[in-house]
Amino acid sequence: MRIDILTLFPNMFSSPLRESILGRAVEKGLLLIQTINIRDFALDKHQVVDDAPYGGGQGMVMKVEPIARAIESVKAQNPSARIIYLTPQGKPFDQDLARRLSGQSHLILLCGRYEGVDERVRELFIDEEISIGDYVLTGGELAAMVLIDAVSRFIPGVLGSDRSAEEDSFFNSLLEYPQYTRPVEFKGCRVPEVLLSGNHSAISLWRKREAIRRTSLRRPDLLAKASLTEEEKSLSEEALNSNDDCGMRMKDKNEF
Ligand code: 4HQ
Repeated sequence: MRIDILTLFPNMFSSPLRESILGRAVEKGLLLIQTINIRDFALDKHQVVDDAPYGGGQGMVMKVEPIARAIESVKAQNPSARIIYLTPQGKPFDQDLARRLSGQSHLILLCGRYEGVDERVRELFIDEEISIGDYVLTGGELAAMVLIDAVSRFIPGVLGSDRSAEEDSFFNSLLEYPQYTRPVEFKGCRVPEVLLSGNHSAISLWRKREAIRRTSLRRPDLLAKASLTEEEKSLSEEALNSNDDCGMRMKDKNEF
């Protein structure tokens, strides 16, 4: 997959994309990521990329011409590339959207700064607007990195040959079950006995129950979307009716 990032701050991308799993994917040639500095496409002497909004008001707006030229330079190489603008006004980003985007061969990600881009950029060039969540960032760069990270996990080979992003269809729609590693006891807290038992069917039932319990208590909205079997539904009711939530309810625990 090829990804071109249009940004005023290309340096922001260098180390996150060089480390760990993404770094390896880039090294292996599974991912080709390029940054394009929008300022290089401002043709005036001072390379101005922003201006005051028509109608007045706070802040600055990114000008249409430098962005248009930057997009056209990438599109000239591949007219079928899909252009995405990162904005809180876009479609909420989730695992399904990440999976769908991973099927594209070439993405162009436009990162806005200030009050965003001139509306004509959207009208003329943008195929899709995506939001990574309901909060306001200082720019689209971090949102682009989140998108690249989640999409890359779906590209075959990125997670290593023995793993795929979605091998277990059941657990996909749920929060993860609790994980433990050595030591078996730490400050009096023990690893659940079933995980030490070697009984694979008991372990798998325990994990399913814990995943359902956690999801029921913390994210009932996710559970509503998951298509559960009768067994899974009864595990969910069991979890919700139990008085012991094992500290899994978010309320009270982490609020300040
Ligand atoms: N911004 N999801 C404002 C975001 C954002 C988000 C990007 C800040 C665009 C102009 N992007 N700029 N949330 O907050 O994608």
